[in-house]
Amino acid sequence: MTEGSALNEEVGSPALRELLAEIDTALADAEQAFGRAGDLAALEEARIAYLGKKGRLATLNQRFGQLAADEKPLAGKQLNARKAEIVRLDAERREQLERAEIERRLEAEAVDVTLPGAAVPTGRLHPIEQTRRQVEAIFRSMGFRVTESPEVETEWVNFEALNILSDHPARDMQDTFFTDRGKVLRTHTSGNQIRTMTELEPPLAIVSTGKVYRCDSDVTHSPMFYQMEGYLVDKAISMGHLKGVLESFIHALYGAKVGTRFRPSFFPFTEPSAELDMACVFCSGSGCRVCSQTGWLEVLGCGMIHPVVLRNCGIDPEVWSGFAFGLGLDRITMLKYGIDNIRLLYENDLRFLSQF
Ligand code: FA5
Repeated sequence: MTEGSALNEEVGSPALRELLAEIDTALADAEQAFGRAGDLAALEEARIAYLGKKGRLATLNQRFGQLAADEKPLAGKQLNARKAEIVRLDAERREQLERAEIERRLEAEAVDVTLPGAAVPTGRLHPIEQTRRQVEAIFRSMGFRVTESPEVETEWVNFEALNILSDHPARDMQDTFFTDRGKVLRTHTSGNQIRTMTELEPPLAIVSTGKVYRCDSDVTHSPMFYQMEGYLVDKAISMGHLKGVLESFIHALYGAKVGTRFRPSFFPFTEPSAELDMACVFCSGSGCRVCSQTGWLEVLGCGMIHPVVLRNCGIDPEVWSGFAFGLGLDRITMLKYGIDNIRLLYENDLRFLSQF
């Protein structure tokens, strides 16, 4: 008998011949079962049924007890050869199924790189913050430094040191929020002049932005709004320097063609004083609700720093002179984007804010 032909009726006992035939049948059945297995789980089940501890080959192995001693080596050799063949068939089918599974997944999970991507919603800076950064950058480029000062201020810094005395009518001009500790929510950023000029020696060129508070509310006025203070102190500074710096600023922000005008005004802390207006962007100067039919919108107050203020900060007005200005960042933002109601800037409506 040869290894290849187990069904040799001339050789061995009937028990041996029957066992060798069953070993061959097991191989044929395993080949079919592996071929029928449609996925890896089914193949594993088939593998256990043939090669597992209680599988078909293990059962055939138990039948060796029925053989004569000299028949066992032949049966063992035959069983091992068929088992090796079944192991090979299992591995071959496993590889086929794994490859098919990879191909199926590649197809199912294929990414169409030509599809438009899903937009990821991102946060953005509030329009006033955008304006603040832009305005600060313009002044930095002209050599100004940025400083900060507190929002809750002493009356000395917010009023007295700025020459706004307690009986001065200017105190009524700015309706003030008082705290219960004799301090005020600053009504303007001009107190920054006092804080910085008492600390630093001239020459100085400073800008300072922040929140300010007033009892004031209509389409162009809000009880909390943003101002920027700017001032420059040096020798022989004149109104001409002030005009040059502010016009350069307005042109850097809105373009060279924008209409501006300086109007005489009054502030207790500057002498002479002026206000800078811009042509109304809503009606192009013809008069509307936003500009109160004047065709102009007030952007900032300015003037030459009053000698009393310099002296209050320990600066000799005989040696030094300077100019100062205070602008509304909300106003600048409204003019820049054509916003006709200041409240829109504070309502936190994303439909509005996401346009900027
Ligand atoms: C002042 O506050 C002065 N401290 C400005 C100044 C500084 C003058 C330095 C001279 C030298 P005024 O009250 O005009 O000035 O306010 C300045 C700007 O703030 C105004 O031009 C306007 O743009 C803006 N503003 C004033 N009140 C409000 C408000 N309630 N809501 C929004 N913006 C306002």
